[in-house]
Amino acid sequence: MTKRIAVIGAGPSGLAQLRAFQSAAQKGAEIPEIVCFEKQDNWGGLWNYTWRTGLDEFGEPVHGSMYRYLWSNGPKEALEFADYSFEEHFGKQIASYPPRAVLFDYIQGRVEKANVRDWIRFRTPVRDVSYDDKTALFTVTAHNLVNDHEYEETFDHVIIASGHFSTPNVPEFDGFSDFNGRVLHAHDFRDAREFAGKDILLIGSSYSAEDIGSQCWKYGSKSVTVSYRTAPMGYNWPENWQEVPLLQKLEGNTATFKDGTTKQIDAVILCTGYKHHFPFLPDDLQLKTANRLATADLYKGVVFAKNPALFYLGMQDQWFTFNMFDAQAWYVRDIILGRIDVPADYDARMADVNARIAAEDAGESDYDAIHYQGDYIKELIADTDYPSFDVDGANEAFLQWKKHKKEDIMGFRNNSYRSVITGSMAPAHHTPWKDALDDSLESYLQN
Ligand code: FAD
Ligand code: NA7
Repeated sequence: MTKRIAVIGAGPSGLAQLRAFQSAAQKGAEIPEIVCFEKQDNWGGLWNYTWRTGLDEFGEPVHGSMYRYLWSNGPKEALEFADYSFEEHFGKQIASYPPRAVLFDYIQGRVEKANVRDWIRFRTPVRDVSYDDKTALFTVTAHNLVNDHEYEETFDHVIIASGHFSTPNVPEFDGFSDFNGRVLHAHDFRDAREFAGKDILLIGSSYSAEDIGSQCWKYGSKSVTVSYRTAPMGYNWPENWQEVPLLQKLEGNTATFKDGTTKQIDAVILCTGYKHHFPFLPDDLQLKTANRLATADLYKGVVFAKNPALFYLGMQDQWFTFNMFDAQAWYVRDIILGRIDVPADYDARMADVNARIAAEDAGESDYDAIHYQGDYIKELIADTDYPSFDVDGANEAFLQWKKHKKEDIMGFRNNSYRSVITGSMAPAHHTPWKDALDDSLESYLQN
């Protein structure tokens, strides 16, 4: 009997898995039956933008955390698919920091070409997964939202690709209940224009704070105040932007910070990160990890150590994204196809997990972290037929990116880098990022 594989999620990670299997089939391999469950009405995961927040029209928690006007926060040269270049997709080389719609188009192009849309059941969230030791099968309970019908099917393997930047981490600060302005988490942020002319306070000092603050600055916020818990980001910010220690309390519209300073504010955006959240999994199948490069409990970063028939994709904190998901998807595919062995012994799998954690902990800087994740990609692709590519070149793009951010945080997106897949240099974008208010695909491609 043909094996059956369930993939949960049709975002970049899940789609990488579909493409990995399709690519094996294209080369003549016999592949299992693949069923991909996707709760949204289209593929692309976070890149499938929605205006909705809170609950969707079926009462499901909205997955999307993306906002209008989002441009890639890292160079596209560091995430390019090795089997499908930007030039192949767009018919020309494009600038290095594409907006959301452009990246969505690119992600979609590869899977349209692979013709795998029929493998996906849209509008079908997975509600439950259980494993039977006796039959060595998983039972997946899924809900067809359109017909409002819940059903069960069995699978030999389950691959979790449901993402981990959708369930917000929402701390509370003294005075929130009585604040006369809006308090929202980055997950519910959609349109920077809402904050034009306003004094905004962002809590957190990572990517969301940097980028949402930058969006709001670009679209006309009066001032941006970023409150950090551990350390400021330390960029050379515009003059109406400041970094302050952690918020202590809000009284009326006055925010007081740990150093005793105060600021009048109109809105608070909590850029306090996300939680790995798998409400559809029982305790014994659930990954419980911090958001880090070496996740807990995943052998080779993908095999659930406590049950090696279960896989997770894209659960790491991410410098690398699409190409790392590819490396993982090809690796998982080859385990399932019997081309790669996983140690039968739990302790041996955990030894790998612990070695990865120790290696990450030994690093001291962001540069070490980038190399660490680059090396992880190299390690995985060495064992599969994923097209080998210049990972060191992608590392180098990240190093340049960091340098460019240090030089000019509101101008780093005006730089160009060389593709590590085709070798060609990206053109400069026609308009500096801070002046490019139209982020449509049509506008971006006009160079
Ligand atoms: P997701 O994109 O989250 O996709 C997961 C999919 O699983 C979704 O389609 C969801 O509907 C589905 N799903 C979830 N639960 C279920 C269920 N129970 N049943 C069925 N389906 C389910 N990366 C970059 O490379 N560049 C960027 O500029 C960038 N910007 C980002 C900005 C924001 C605001 C955020 C939050 C992330 C950003 N990222 C960026 C990182 C992002 O994590 C990856 O690019 C990528 O989207 C991760 O893909 P994924 O498939 O693992 O997860
Ligand atoms: P991150 O990168 O996980 O960062 C979360 C930030 O929130 C980080 O600065 C934390 O501070 C801060 N944080 C978390 N909890 C608190 C509390 N309780 N109080 C104050 N500050 C807190 O999440 P992001 O949303 O920025 O980025 C996630 C992805 O989205 C990323 O991949 C991007 O591509 C887009 P800490 O430094 O731990 O003190």
